[in-house]
Amino acid sequence: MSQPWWQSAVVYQIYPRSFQDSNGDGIGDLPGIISRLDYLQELGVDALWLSPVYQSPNADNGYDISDYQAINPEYGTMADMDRLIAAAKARGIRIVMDLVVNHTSDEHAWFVEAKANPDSPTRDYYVWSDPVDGQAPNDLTSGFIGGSAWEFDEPSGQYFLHLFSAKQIDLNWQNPQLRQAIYAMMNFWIDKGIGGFRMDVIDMIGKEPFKKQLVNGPYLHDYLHEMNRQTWGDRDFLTVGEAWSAGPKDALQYSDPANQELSMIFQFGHLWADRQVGGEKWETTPLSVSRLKQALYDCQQIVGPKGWNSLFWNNHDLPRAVSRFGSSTGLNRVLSAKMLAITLHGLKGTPYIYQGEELGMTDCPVTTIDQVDDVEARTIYRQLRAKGDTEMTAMAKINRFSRDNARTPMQWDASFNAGFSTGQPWLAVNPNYDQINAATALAEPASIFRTYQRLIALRQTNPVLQMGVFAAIDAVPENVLAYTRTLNDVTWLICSNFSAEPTAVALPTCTVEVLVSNYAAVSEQLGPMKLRPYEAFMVALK
Ligand code: TEU
Ligand code: CA
Repeated sequence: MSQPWWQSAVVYQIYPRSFQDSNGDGIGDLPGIISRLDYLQELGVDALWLSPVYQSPNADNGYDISDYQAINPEYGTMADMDRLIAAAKARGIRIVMDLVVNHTSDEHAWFVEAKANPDSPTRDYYVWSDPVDGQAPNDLTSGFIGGSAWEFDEPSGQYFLHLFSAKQIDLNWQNPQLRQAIYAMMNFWIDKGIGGFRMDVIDMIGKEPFKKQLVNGPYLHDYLHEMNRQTWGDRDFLTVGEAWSAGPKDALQYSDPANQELSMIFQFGHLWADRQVGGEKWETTPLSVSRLKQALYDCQQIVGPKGWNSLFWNNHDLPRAVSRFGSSTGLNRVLSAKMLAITLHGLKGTPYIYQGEELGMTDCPVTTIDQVDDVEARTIYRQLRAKGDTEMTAMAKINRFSRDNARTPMQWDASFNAGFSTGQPWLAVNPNYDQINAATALAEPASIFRTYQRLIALRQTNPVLQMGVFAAIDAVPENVLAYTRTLNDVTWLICSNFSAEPTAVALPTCTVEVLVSNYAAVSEQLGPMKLRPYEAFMVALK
């Protein structure tokens, strides 16, 4: 087979609720996305991953789906969806749909039926258990609401499982009819001409809840192989599984073409570099650049040669990259946003850009928990307070890691509500929109946007960025990343200073052509040099 499209592609993630509102109800929608396709084409991305737009009661902003084959009316209609697929296609952009099949909403017809009628065929689509000693079968807890993951169903006298919120009911993948129903649904979307699926918590579908094994169950890879064969099969199609549990070796197993599973997975190793390994997500430590570097390099070295990597700094569940790893203000915001872009887009794999990242959008602090929408953050806040955190320390943790940081509306221009909506936005717009917005970025030749545009174009047209072999340059200070990519006789070198301090580095002595940099003047002569604050460049060796 020729090279799959996603190996030379850059994907852009849209969180539809916050991208563009077209009708003034304060909620982003599909016609809004269509109206911004020119912008996305200008940026140059190859595909758009849409967070869920399906019918949903929104207990978790669409990650609780009640009908996989219907569009949530808040976002539009199926006709709008078809229009979006076609309008994007006309611009050479593919649509990647979010596939959330670890659980459904409790309002999905399968679960409504399963609950109403224990003899129905869909009863076994979910995980049920008789009480054990009059209680829930074990002590599994529900991530998003705290408390037991087992909920008692009075009429039938059985418990059912929900590992996320009480409205996200876990599916039982051991049931072959359930698997067939999912594959049929996937084929419905594939037949519409979409370009791929992003698969929510895919490492959980093979769970063994009675053994308390939630990820990497014994049949996980069998299911994915079966799914591959029965749905997209040999089509040129992107699949990316979200796998919080995965390390590089797992990533290789999922993405090795010989196994016929997925194109790639999202793994999060590098995103633990400011937290204790195995610790609480909400308990942060100062960023360790060496851990971050090691995690990225492990993926390059272990997954890169045979499998395929995804490359990303942030998404709708994570803080904004520039606030987390760079600086939120002033010139350092611009420098560090570009530095992060250059660092990531030099690596081998498929880069993902989260909406607004190309503008250097920042986290958006709140003062009280009432201003937070995110179901996860609200629960964590309660738990932190119950465990003794003060209002101040709890809010500091929320501001650091709440998922709302990434979910504030896209900042289009300096007009009312940042041009996102003429009505009251569902989540407050970050007040810095008068400075940080797309219109300003487009008007400025040296904007963060222009750096992204350049990096995307380089990836699409240079085989060395797509397939070049990765090699780390190890003899550099802790806060510096330096590596090369080599294909045949072409070598590119990427170097970034992850620090706001000038840092001396001894790069190999050679003459180069500068391809991208975040400072105007970069010498064409490499060698021992002093990197300026957050300085980064990508150069071709001559
Ligand atoms: O997230 C997976 C997941 O495990 C989350 O609990 C994740 O750890 C957390 O959001 C990080 O703050 C996926 C989706 O990306 C997320 O938006 C959904 O809420 C979740 O699955 C349930 O579908
Ligand atoms: Ca709307």
